[in-house]
Amino acid sequence: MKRAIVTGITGQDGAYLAQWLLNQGYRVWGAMRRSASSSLWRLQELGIEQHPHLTLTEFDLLDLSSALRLVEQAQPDEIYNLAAQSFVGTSFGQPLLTAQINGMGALNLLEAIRVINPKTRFYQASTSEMFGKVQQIPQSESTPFYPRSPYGVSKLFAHWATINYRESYDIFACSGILFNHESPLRGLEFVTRKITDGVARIRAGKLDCLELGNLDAKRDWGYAAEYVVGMWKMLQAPQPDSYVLATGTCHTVRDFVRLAFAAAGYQLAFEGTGVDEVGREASSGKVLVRVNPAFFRPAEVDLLIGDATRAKEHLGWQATTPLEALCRMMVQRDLQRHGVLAG
Ligand code: NDP
Ligand code: GDR
Repeated sequence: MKRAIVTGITGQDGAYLAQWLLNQGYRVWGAMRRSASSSLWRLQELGIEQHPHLTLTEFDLLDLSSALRLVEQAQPDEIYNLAAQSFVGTSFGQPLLTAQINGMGALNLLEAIRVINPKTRFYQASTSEMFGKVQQIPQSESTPFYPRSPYGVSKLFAHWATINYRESYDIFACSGILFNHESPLRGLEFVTRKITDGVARIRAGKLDCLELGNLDAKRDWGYAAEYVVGMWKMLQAPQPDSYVLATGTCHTVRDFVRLAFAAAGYQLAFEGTGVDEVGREASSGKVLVRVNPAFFRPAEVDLLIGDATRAKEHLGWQATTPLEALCRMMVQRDLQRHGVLAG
């Protein structure tokens, strides 16, 4: 039985990846930080929190000794480092903590591997946020980096540390440069889930109007459950490498808003520009979406669209879920959560 550690198991990707690994017959150590309240809702939604081959264990990326202990105890074949302060917005307010968790945290795990068992395979959750300011369209593994947030900068450190440990110590260390991926398990602070949850709350009569930031930002949004398979494929490949995972399509936040409202039966028409832009329900004229400058970031990443050709050619990985289907899936689940739909 193969053994894997998944850090960040309480997050969106950690939950899907744990489910995938358990289905592949792995013994999984889910590494999670201590919390005063439970954060196991995603594992519960997937029905795996009580799985006999899943061990949940206390771990904090900030603490080298807990990394050493974890690797020593689990003796894993593979480590997936998905834990992070992953919200770009928060990274502007907490740049040092973000750097410690995302940057030094990854280094703690790499050191634990180097010291305890350099044969352990390592996956680092890198990000399209490292591309930041548009240098090239679409973005691939050879596109220059220009991060635009403390989050992007911290992830770039971890990305290069991963490559450096691969080249210096012959560790099988892979960096997955993943573009945005969403799902019904996405955190509420991220824009897609904020929108699908907002639409469901409006449908349920719990919210009048959804407030958002920059509607012009363009993202390459895929389905998270497919992306975790790409992570796993990277660690099964003959050689360690860095790979972009993306759909190769891109939409504005405004497009996603329109799709999400349509999935709940609303026709939305936008009018005005900048902070005065609003989205009205076409039939009633009611304003359902408003721009609030509080949600703008000090520096924005305007356009991300990925080229995942290398992943397709080397790993046989490809994104298959179109944005419309993904958005519908998220809206449906949020309508259920808010009691509008049964289930
Ligand atoms: P989430 O925000 O859903 O999950 C982050 C996880 O990290 C949570 O389990 C959180 O635990 C944990 N965590 C945070 N700080 C620490 C710490 N100090 N020690 C241990 N655990 C910690 O992120 P996603 O699942 O969406 O993303 C997974 C990874 O992939 C992240 O590294 C993210 O930066 C990266 N990424 C994500 C993309 C996406 O579109 N989703 C795209 C590209 C990269 P807790 O529950 O306690 O908060
Ligand atoms: P991102 O995701 O920053 O790309 O990082 P997020 O969903 O937070 O923002 C996407 C774009 O939407 C714009 N936006 C808003 N964003 C939020 N959160 N809330 C709003 O109200 C809002 N209005 C407009 C943002 O300005 C931005 O342009 C995600 C995270 O999962 C990272 O961890 C990951 O590395 C990258 O994706 C790839």
